[in-house]
Amino acid sequence: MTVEREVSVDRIEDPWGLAAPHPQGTPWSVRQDLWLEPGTGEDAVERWVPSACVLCSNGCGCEIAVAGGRMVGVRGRASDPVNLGRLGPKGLFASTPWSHSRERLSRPLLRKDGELVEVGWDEAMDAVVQASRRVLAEKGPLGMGFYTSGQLMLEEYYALGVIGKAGIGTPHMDGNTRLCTATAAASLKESFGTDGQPGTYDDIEHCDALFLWGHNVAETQTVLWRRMLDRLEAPDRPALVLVDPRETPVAAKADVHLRVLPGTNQALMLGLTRELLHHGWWDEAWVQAHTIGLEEMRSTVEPWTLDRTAEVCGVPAAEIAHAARIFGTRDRVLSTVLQGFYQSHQATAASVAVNNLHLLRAMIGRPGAGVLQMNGQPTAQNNRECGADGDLPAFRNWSNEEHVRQLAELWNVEPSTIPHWAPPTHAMQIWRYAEQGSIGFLWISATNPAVSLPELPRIREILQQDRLFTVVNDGFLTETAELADVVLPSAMWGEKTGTFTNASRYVHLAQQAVEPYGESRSDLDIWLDYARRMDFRDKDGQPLIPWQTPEDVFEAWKECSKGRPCDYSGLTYERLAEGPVQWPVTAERPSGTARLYPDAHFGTDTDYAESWGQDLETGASTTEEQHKAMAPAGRAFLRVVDHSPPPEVPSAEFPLVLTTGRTVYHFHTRTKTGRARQLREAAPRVWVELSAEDAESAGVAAGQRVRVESPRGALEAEVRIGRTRTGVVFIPWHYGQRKGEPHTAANELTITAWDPVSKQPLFKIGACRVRPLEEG
Ligand SMILES: Nc1nc2c(c(=O)[nH]1)N[C@H]1C(S)=C(S)[C@@H](COP(=O)(O)OP(=O)(O)OC[C@H]3O[C@@H](n4cnc5c(=O)[nH]c(N)nc54)[C@H](O)[C@@H]3O)O[C@H]1N2
Ligand SMILES: Nc1nc2c(c(=O)[nH]1)N[C@H]1C(S)=C(S)[C@@H](COP(=O)(O)OP(=O)(O)OC[C@H]3O[C@@H](n4cnc5c(=O)[nH]c(N)nc54)[C@H](O)[C@@H]3O)O[C@H]1N2
Ligand code: SF4
Ligand SMILES: [Mo]
Repeated sequence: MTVEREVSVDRIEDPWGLAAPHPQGTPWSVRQDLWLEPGTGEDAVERWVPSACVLCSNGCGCEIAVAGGRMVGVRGRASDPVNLGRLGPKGLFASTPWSHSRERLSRPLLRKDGELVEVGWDEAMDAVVQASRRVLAEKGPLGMGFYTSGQLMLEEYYALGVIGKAGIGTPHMDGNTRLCTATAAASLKESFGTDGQPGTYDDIEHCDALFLWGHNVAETQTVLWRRMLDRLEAPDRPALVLVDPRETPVAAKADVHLRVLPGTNQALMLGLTRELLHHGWWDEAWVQAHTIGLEEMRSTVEPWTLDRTAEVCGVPAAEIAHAARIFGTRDRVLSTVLQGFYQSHQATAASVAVNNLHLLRAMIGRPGAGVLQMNGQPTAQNNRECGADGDLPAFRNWSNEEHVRQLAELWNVEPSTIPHWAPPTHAMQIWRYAEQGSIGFLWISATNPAVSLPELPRIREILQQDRLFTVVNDGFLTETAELADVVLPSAMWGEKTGTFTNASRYVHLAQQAVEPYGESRSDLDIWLDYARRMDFRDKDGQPLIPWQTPEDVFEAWKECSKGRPCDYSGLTYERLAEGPVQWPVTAERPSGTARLYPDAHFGTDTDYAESWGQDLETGASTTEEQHKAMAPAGRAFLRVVDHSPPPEVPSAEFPLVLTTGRTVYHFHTRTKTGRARQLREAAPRVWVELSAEDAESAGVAAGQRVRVESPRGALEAEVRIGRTRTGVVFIPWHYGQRKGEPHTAANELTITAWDPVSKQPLFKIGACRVRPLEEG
């Protein structure tokens, strides 16, 4: 076993760490990474507490070092199949230092005479309950909104989901998962009938080609990239194809790099699909037996010749042809899809088109041939499963009366209590209702929308309205918390126990290592307390929420998920303490399930499906009758629409395309990574990436400060040259504003617009201009 310590490799220079290339089909090796706070020797560690990293969707298994009642470091868990001991720079350096930062909130805050002041829990919770009661009396359940996260525990989502759906009866509950993986869920539902990752990480060892669709995995899931690199650096390496307008570290290793113009993913997919069909690179017998929709697909892609595709995407036709040939002729292609596809105007259409390519070639459900419609946040998957986002628990279909009846029976409430007369309200609409005043109470947990939502000038205005009562659960006084009426100090990772599921369906148990900071409480405890104070009852007058501990909630969730695609019924905390398991886990499959759909039977039966589908162009829902008439009966859908231009394109006034994304050194709004010395120093402030040509046209040089403006707002940043194609500007979106200083958040500029199907906002597309700042 290789052991890597912070000192052995500079993990800022080389975020991926020691290599271990190996041949196709052989297992990945163990390398245990470890980091302890300076001055703490390994012998000073009193306990190692099993957990998993919550700084991205990879969910690397780890153990938390505890000394003197504090979390003082981490090491990778060598036995964990997800990472075999490895941790990336965020996992290593940023898992624990924030935990005892003096900036942690230790007591609740309540706004009095305009100022947030410290109060006790009773006073804070009374204020929350009073505001809830007032809004319920004035506006009814539709006055209540909840905006959640992709960073809580499964148990927390499920408890809140039941409170919202069966206690209050509001459809206005969604997560920041809408900004993150709504398109992963939507594309899986459209193609396969239900959410659920078809592939598994193990496919990396078996594939002979890797396609990364708008995914900068090298910077955003560094351990997964190490896993890919350990195949890519072997003599029998898989081919690598990347679709991304920028020169990311992935691009440096790619055989084909399609630098598409933002907003043209769907055009590329149409062109690639046509290539497969025209060259006969598809499995006719399999497609006939297991899919619906081939004819419509054929006619829609027909006009998308290589030349036309090349022109729209701004990519050489030969490169597109090369990529198509690789997809069309290799035996085992593994695709991963992420924000370059998800955060755009035809997000679901383009992501579904990736599924289509796999279906055409029958490359699903077998080793090496798989789709990973990736997640981003560590626990986004669980929000989708448990229904504290715009879904019903356990991938149930809101428009299927029988599915709603099952939940009503489980919770012992009337089916009419559970809102299901229309789709659950998506986040962008919740914010619109808050803006218009129909929502009067908004509870925001484990997310920082005053930095992460599009068009921040608007978001700040919404949060500052007197008529909107806002509660924020966070461990820090974030840009959002500063604008709240009540701030509830939350216990964070390591200070509570719970489960969560990574992008490969591995369920981990993350155990509590230390006491919550100060007086903070877990989100679960906060919501259980709220449920008691609100006195939510079932239809027999018994308490609606009878649970006391995370394990109580997990046991209830097992019952809820039984028989559904994300079946947890065969799991226990005891079993999970040994290591992660991939759902579904049932009595018949106690050790979990690596790949979905090995028998090519998909979740599309009308009675079983999570969704009956949506029009890819308008988002309009397919009805039960229409779905039944198609008689999908376990066949997958080939779905396709034509390319359309994005809602905002460059103009004379705003001549450049604006796109945003991540750097390897920071996680989101930096509440954790900004408090880790190595990461803070590696990327201390915001920058803007320009091509050399665009920098010259704007009259700016590397290192110079510039003003970037869009039709909605402006920010100031330092110029970096290179990495992006001409005409495209890239800004990392992590940097919220410091008081009294110029704006630095990319979302000052972004547009309020979303994909019609998944409702995911368009963080990757907009128009902007760049101007030098006056000297001095
Ligand atoms: N270091 C770090 N890692 C993280 C996170 C983090 O904040 N920091 N966050 C986690 C979360 S929640 C998420 S969702 C994931 C996101 O992970 P990724 O999706 O990998 O990250 P992004 O940087 O948002 O976007 C990926 C790429 O999309 C490209 N892109 C921009 N526009 C287009 C386009 O029109 N078409 C195509 N094909 N590509 C385009 C960008 O150039 C960028 O390189 O990362 C997770 N991991
Ligand atoms: N321009 C642009 N904007 C984007 C994106 C982009 O690519 N470009 N990406 C989008 C994506 S994919 C995502 S996922 C979002 C993320 O956006 P956010 O969710 O707003 O970002 P975070 O900084 O992760 O915020 C999480 C908050 O939860 C707190 N927290 C952590 N753990 C806990 C806990 O256990 N309990 C509680 N109560 N609080 C906790 C943290 O301190 C932090 O303040 O941003 C989106 N915004
Ligand atoms: S790859 Fe993701 S889960 Fe793994 S250590 Fe890095 S941030 Fe944590
Ligand atoms: Mo995300």
